[in-house]
Amino acid sequence: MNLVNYEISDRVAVLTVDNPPVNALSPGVPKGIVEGVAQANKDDDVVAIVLIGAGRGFIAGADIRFFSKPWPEAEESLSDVLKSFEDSPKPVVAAIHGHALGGGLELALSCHYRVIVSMAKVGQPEVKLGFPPGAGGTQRLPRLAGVEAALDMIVSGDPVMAERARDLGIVDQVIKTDLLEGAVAFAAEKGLSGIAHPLVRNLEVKLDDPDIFDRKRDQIKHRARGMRAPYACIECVEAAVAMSFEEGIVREREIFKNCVGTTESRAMRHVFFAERAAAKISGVDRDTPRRPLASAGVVGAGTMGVGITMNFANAGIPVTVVEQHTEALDHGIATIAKNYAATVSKGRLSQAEMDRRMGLITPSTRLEALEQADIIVEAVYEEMPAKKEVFARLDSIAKQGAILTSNTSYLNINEIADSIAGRKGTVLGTHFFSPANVMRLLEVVRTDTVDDDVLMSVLDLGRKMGKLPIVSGVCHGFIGNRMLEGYLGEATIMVEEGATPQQIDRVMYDFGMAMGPLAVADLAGLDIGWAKRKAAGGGQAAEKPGAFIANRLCELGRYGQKTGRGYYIYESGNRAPMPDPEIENLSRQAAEHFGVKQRTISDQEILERCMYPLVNIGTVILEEGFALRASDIDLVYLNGYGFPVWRGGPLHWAGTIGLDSVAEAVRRYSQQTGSDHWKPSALLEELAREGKTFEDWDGGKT
Ligand code: T1G
Repeated sequence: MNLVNYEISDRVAVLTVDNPPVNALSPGVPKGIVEGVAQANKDDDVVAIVLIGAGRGFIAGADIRFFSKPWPEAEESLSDVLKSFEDSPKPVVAAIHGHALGGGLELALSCHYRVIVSMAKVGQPEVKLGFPPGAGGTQRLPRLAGVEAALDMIVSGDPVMAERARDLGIVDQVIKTDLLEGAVAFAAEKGLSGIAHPLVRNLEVKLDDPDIFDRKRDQIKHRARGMRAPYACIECVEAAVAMSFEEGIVREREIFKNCVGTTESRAMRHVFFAERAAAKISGVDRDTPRRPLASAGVVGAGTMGVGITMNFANAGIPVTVVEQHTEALDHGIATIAKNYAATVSKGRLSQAEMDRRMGLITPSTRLEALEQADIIVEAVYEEMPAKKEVFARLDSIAKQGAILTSNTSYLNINEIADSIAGRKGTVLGTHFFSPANVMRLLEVVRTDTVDDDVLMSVLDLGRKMGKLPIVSGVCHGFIGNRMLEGYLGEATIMVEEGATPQQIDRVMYDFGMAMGPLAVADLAGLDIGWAKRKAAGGGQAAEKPGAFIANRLCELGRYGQKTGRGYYIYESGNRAPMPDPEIENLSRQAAEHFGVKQRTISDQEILERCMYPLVNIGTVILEEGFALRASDIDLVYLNGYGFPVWRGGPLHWAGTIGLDSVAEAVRRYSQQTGSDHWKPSALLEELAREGKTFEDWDGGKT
């Protein structure tokens, strides 16, 4: 099959890139384009050249798979294509539909002209892969769009739509009719006009505001903490301003090359493929017919119910939210209105859109109001009897075939499904993360009996809500919270052994976590774990290592942020944690209680003892089959637990350390403490022995 087809239409050579699914610039594509341009220039009848993509878009950029394997020798590269355009005496017109991204946009920018359809978008998303654009994007885009707009696009990686691209000067014309016809007519006119055809490289870069780069660095310092690529992007655009075009290109190439090999870039590419892999469910056909989900119900208007209701409204699905008591229901609806109003006031949502979404929400105090709903999400409090009672009532109310999900973070959903045996095929878990309308992660908990079409429909629904749905099997805490127990557990044990909450949180924050574990514990509320320990019998079990200090704090009514005190002190109206001197006292009592000698704990030990339980338990979850692949576990931590994206998730990160040294440390801590979360995973041991990483186990895509 030809990757680039050559045809003549009205004296215009049309080069069509045909490399499904997204027309990436894989080997063969650059060669085909270069040959097409040469052929067109040899043909006296041809007056101009149009470059267009087959299928759903123009060109999605370089083939990302080739960043981790060698480009075939003697094969033409992207820079050969750019040169062939700029050297072409006949004008080259890029005809863009769908997307022109990364190298795709860079290629279009080196054409003489660009035309586009209204629904298309153009962008330089390279920063999301851990490097700046590497084929002139950072030098040409500021020349066309101005420094400010180019900087925004390149540093954020976010694309712009066609009309905006035209307003910025990135494209010459928006074509409202058939793209190919319009592009051919445009190209023929230019080709026959006899004018000199413009090249972006010859334009000047205008800089009105010399502080723009420092301002940008300041603006991204929180979001880009620990990262290199966003700053590299800024440096490249600075070079466009400070240097000639030729020098700027050399500088860009140098910076690009330095970034491509970094662990940051490897991690970001891992995440790119991980997100695509997560949509694939082995053993379930991608094309399984979905159930229509045109109306929804949410049971419970507490914190989670409110967020979940908003997710339905955001996805344009009418939703009825049920709460027993009018007062609680009113409070829930008021919270929704307040949340939307805050977004409106930040300019991120129009008032009309807020009104439309509020209009999709129907409050009710009667569960019977859900009888016609296609999907019902139960979001009552986290206790099995309460949940079973709701499901029993839904069993008699919901229409046949309705999907029933439980928003639980720990409970055994198989047991819930079994409790309404006639509907087993339509019951599953949807574990949203708080705040449910904000957090991207959605664990979709696959019961043993759920039908494939139900599972696939809920995964689609999650994506429609803007979530990243990850399938988990039914185990205590599913993927994320099961791993978290080891992470938080070890952090609290270290406080008993003599580390301060401040030291532990600093180490993990510096590692890149959004918050340290003890600040997280305070945010989540210490009373939740306390209640669980008491429900499990209290006594000896409740005083196990790690729980001692939390128990004392709860007895004093210090539940964390909500009471102004937990592992830290919080001044009213301020969520910044302040050290609490009393913790030291409690820590000494704990050490005495367990007969532990307090000592100075090194930052390295803190890092290992927080992170390695995540790796060890994550691997156990994999070997037990509760996660479909290692990269799903990484996505859970990246999108639900504040793990830094540039480290690729706990399992990918462990591979960068070396699984042999991780396994050795796990063995060592296991001997020292005997805690469950240190019991070495057999799979971890096996991979370590064989010198493999989790990517090898997942099939080695990245
Ligand atoms: N290379 C290789 N494979 C790619 C790819 C790419 N650039 N883009 C997508 N795929 C695969 C993807 O893995 C999936 O495969 C399938 O295509 C469909 O993707 C020199 C250095 C284009 C908006 O970052 O943003 O150019 O899972 O599910 O939702 O400066 O894909 O089916 O096996 O995402 O319709 C810069 C990345 C490269 C664009 C389509 N370009 N792609 O979204 O489908 S670096 C990018 C996307 C570069 C220059 C440099 C999206 C999309 P599979 P999909 P989609």
